[in-house]
Amino acid sequence: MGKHAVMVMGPAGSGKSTCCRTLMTHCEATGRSVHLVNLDPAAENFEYQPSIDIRELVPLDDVMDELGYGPNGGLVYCMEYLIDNIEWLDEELQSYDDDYLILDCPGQIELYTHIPVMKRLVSHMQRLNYSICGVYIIDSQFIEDTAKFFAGVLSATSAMVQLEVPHINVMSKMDLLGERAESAEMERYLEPDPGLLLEDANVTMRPRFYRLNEALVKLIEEFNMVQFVPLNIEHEDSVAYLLAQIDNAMQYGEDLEPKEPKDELTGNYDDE
Ligand SMILES: Nc1nc2c(ncn2[C@@H]2O[C@H](COP(=O)(O)OP(=O)(O)OP(=O)(O)O)[C@@H](O)[C@H]2O)c(=O)[nH]1
Ligand SMILES: [Mg+2]
Repeated sequence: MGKHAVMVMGPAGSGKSTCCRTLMTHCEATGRSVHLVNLDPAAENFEYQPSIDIRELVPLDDVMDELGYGPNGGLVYCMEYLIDNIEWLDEELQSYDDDYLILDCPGQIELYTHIPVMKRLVSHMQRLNYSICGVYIIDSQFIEDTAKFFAGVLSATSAMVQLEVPHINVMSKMDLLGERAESAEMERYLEPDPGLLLEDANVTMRPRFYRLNEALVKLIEEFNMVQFVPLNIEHEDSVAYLLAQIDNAMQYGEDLEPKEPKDELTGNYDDE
């Protein structure tokens, strides 16, 4: 089946680990051989024991104690340490050559904006012939505040542009919205209309931000990627739908099925 890896990213607390766990459960129930890779040095407990765990290479506590870093600086140090010692990962990956890997990533937003660690990791795995899909999660509570939603959309855009791999945005914690999750209003957030986004932003912000809002919306519009797959972990259909989107994005199982014409989102981004 080839090498496949799903990188689950997003801001702190957005539901990355929960999404990974939910996907693991679903895959196991449907007979797919999957492994969890923990890339979060600050992670605590897992329901599924990670098959590969960055904490075995570089424990965050040691970094903080010995080098005097705080939690954020320590985490960035750990991620850079991983890249500098990438042969450790290569060796670990050898045991799971033909499996589907789900990578639980840290929530430090700077890793997806300006620190090139995740990009280097992706490029390295592409050199090892992995098909990679980026999954960027923001949680449904972001829609309560347009400025926050705006920031979430921009951070997702930033991750997509930086990593240059097939990319899916997910809106997690849909169960918390109750009946609202099924309402027509939700469409407005799952497939945001740039015009409406601008209107909303202008309502909550002062006039001096209008031009900035307009520029940001234009940027988002030009990248044409602002869509969210809703994830309700309580609904099996929702989990299955997300997994199908991920599989499609990285062409998992394509060697078994007739090939569909490629489109821009599912294109191959070979590392040069
Ligand atoms: N109701 C509900 N709660 C969720 C869902 N996903 C995550 N949570 C809760 O949100 C909190 C954070 O979830 P995590 O999965 O740990 O989020 P994370 O993105 O891995 O967090 P960090 O690794 O700390 O950045 C926990 O209290 C979860 O129980 C969901 O789909 N529904
Ligand atoms: Mg986590």
